[in-house]
Amino acid sequence: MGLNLTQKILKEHLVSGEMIPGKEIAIKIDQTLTQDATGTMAYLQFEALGLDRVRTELSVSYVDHNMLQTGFENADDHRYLQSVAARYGIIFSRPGNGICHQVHLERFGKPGKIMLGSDSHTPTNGGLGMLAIGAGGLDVALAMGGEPFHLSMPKVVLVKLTGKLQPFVSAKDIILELLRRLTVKGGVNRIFEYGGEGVQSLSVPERSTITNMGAELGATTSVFPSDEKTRQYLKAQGREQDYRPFTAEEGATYDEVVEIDLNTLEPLIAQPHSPDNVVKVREIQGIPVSQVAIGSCTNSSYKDLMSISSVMTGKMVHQNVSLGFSPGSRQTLEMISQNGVLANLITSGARLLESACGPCIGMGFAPPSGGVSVRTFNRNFEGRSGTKDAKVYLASPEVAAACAITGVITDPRDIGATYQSVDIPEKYVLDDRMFVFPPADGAKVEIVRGPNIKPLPTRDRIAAKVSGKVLLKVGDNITTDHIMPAGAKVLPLRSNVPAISQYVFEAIDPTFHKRAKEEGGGFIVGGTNYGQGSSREHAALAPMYLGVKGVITKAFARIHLANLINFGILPLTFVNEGDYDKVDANDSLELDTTHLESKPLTLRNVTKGIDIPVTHALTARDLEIVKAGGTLAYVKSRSK
Ligand code: MIC
Ligand code: SF4
Repeated sequence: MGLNLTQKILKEHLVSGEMIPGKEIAIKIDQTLTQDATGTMAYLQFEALGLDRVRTELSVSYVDHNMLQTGFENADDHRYLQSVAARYGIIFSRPGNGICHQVHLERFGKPGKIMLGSDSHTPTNGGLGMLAIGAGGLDVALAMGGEPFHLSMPKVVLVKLTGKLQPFVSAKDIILELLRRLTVKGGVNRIFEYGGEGVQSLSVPERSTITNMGAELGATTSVFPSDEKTRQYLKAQGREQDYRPFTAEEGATYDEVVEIDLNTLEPLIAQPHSPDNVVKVREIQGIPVSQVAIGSCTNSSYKDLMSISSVMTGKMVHQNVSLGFSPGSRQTLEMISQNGVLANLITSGARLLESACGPCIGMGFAPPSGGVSVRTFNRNFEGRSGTKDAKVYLASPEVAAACAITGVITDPRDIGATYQSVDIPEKYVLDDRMFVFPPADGAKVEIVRGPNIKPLPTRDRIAAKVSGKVLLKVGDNITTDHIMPAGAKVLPLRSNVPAISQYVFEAIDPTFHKRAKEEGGGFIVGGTNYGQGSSREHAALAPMYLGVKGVITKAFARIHLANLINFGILPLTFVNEGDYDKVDANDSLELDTTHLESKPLTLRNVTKGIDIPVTHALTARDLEIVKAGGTLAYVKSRSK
């Protein structure tokens, strides 16, 4: 019996545990990545560890999210990040250099390595044959400090690709098809490993579109083999020396198998407000479109922009549509400006946006009221675009371009365009001058902190009895965008927890933060897949600051669960899902925490006079963390 690719990489990095699905393993982390919106907290936490320098092979700090700079806050954060990077031996990617996952793919990702990133789309680099996992900033801070990363060993799913994509059908359609079949919770505690002969026809940027959006399945990560296409890509990036072939062993086994026949796949589109609400484009064609946005870490590569240009050349953006595009990196922008494609797109009426996350996270380019926006992005959660009643659809670059021309939802096969297949270039433009490489000794570097950077809040050791009211009861698939919104107003407050806490659950109940404070904290009750979406630890950190003691749900999404533990909030699940109906908002709850390890636990609903069995998936280490009041307190107590 051979090892699959995932097991091969994990085995090389295993620090403790057995690779049996569901069992806790600890793995060595080679590389880390942060972005500015999660990075400030991650580095404040790294500073709190009291180390001199990062202990990873490579750590990179990107600036790509908070780029609007409507006030001093973002600029202050950028300055802090740059100085911290120089101090501790981290490469700093300056604002303007591009979106973290795209730039990392171009310049640093390496087959066979493991990376931890404080962003849920870190798996983008799985397209290069590495295991790239998204996590909260605190986990990334610990990894930078040389600590292994703890996770529950996921099941490995083989996605067997057969056949070849047909004209105007793209890599995005492969991941949309998986989302259609498996839903946004179908990937929880799973790693998706791609194989089959269909893999050979996909270039690294196409593979990365797929691994990127594996995050929307809730997957731990996704990975492609490292093969001839990988070598070709790394060579074009001037990094052939980083190539290492990496494939599953002969006779490798998998926990589950999914097959997709690329020959029969058609252009697909995810309808509002969930990435798994997928239909064929032709099923909904004709819906008027007000905006098209091309970019994000999913579809902003050189190849993507070339594909758009091949559909758009000689055409004009429809008069009722505003088309914006954000190249994924400075490299991509330079290349399309040198080969004339940028001029073609501008001639067609497209609007050039900054090389950053931009509209994907509601940082500008919001759609009009009730407008339909077709985006090449990965998430279409309600309100995320910055317009509460906008209807966001997710599709491939080819579909987005067709919609921009016709002004209605359109299958690109229906507009008479000639299909031009776009390959990766033989050589990318190479210019690393927007990276600031750290000095050999950063000890004397002064760390610059503006007034937007507030100290980290902390939590005391858990009390023997935890009690409080249910502050809010919510349904299934609550996203971290619901819990802790982003966008132009809130995102600049990421380094200031007291200020950002005022927005917790704002779209669901604007009184939440006030009530939580008045009550001295309490509980949240949720349905299944609670906390899906981003890695933002503010969705745990800010509720912790407001006094939230426990969250009781039917099930949690992976990263959010880890973040709750990291900040000392008890994540509990109902033993019987039906008991969700036995707890209402404002009920008073009580839990004895002296024997958290003996499951199930008894949650007392004082208001209703009933006992409800609840449980948790916490390991012995997690329990110690929650009891200590969070990971930082736990790590510090251990090192005393
Ligand atoms: C997102 O796409 O939601 C983000 C913004 O990139 C987040 C990180 C954050 O909230 O800072 C993510 O995906 O993890
Ligand atoms: Fe940025 Fe959007 Fe990607 Fe998040 S999903 S990293 S906001 S481009």
